[in-house]
Amino acid sequence: SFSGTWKVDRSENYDKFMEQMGINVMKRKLAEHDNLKVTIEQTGDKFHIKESSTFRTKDIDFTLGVAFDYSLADGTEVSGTWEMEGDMLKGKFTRKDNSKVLTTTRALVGGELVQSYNYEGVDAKRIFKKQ
Ligand code: MYR
Repeated sequence: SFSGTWKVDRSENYDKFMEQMGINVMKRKLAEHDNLKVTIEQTGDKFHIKESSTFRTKDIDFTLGVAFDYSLADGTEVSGTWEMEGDMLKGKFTRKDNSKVLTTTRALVGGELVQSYNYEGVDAKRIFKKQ
């Protein structure tokens, strides 16, 4: 299951993804080393997530298929949903400032949590190890 505490281990193409998101180089440099840690607790179709990084700590609650608001670490506000598709979580979020869509997935691969991101044609991944 996705439950547990996950620490980011490595990222792929994350800088390009953030650039596509419009994040400036200073913030991107900091974000590459954000030490992101997510604690996921799943109860049925309800999720509680504790996010902590060098930028902030944040608690997020959502139910699969139910839209919620979320602000990214740079302040960008989005609204969207997570759904379960097979063993994969699929998220679709719309930016409030420009109505463009960010999609993301979470999947367990070989004991690691792989989160993928797509925005306007640019894909990235962050891979987390269980703590
Ligand atoms: C969660 O499940 O952790 C909360 C909801 C996540 C919404 C989408 C996350 C995308 C994060 C992208 C970060 C990009 C920084 C530019």
